[in-house]
Amino acid sequence: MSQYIRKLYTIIFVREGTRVLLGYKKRGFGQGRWNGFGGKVESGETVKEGAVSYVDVFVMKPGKESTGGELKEEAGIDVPHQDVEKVADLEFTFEGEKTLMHVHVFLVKAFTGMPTESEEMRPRWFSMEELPFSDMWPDDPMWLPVVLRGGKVRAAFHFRGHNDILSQRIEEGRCL
Ligand code: 6OG
Repeated sequence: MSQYIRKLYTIIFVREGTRVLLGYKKRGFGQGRWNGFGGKVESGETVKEGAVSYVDVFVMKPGKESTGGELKEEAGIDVPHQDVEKVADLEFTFEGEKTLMHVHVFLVKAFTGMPTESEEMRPRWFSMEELPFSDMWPDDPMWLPVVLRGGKVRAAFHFRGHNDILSQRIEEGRCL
């Protein structure tokens, strides 16, 4: 078990009232699935900084036009660090692979701005009651509703490929 190489990732879910902002992943890992916004934590940044900078890139200030290449120059929404709440720790392992993905999940409730499509993600608001689970990672229905309702989760999932969960351990009530 301890032979895994641990890699850090973030996912951030923006919740506004009863709706949630998801992004359709157009390329890369998890392509074709809806998910929160996130990615690898770059060396030299904290997990929380990684989550916030990711949102800065994808959610624009209102009134600014997004023109693809200028994406990074656009000011992102202001998501103060104190409004980014850590809600879950997820560990993913994949049969036959040495990497353990440790995904830190954050919830943001306060923000201003207009979600804007990027080369990687197509954002869309979903009602919390109608999340597109059939087009999301298969672990999501087991923990995402819990954190959207205000709970905390620690969980581990062992996958075969990207569709089958071979084993899982889910603990509600706390995260790391
Ligand atoms: P990039 O390759 O885009 O980072 N991620 C998962 N998210 C969910 N909900 N379930 C999984 O089940 C996941 N595995 C990875 C972490 C990949 C992004 O995908 C998330 C990152 O936010 C296996 O840099």
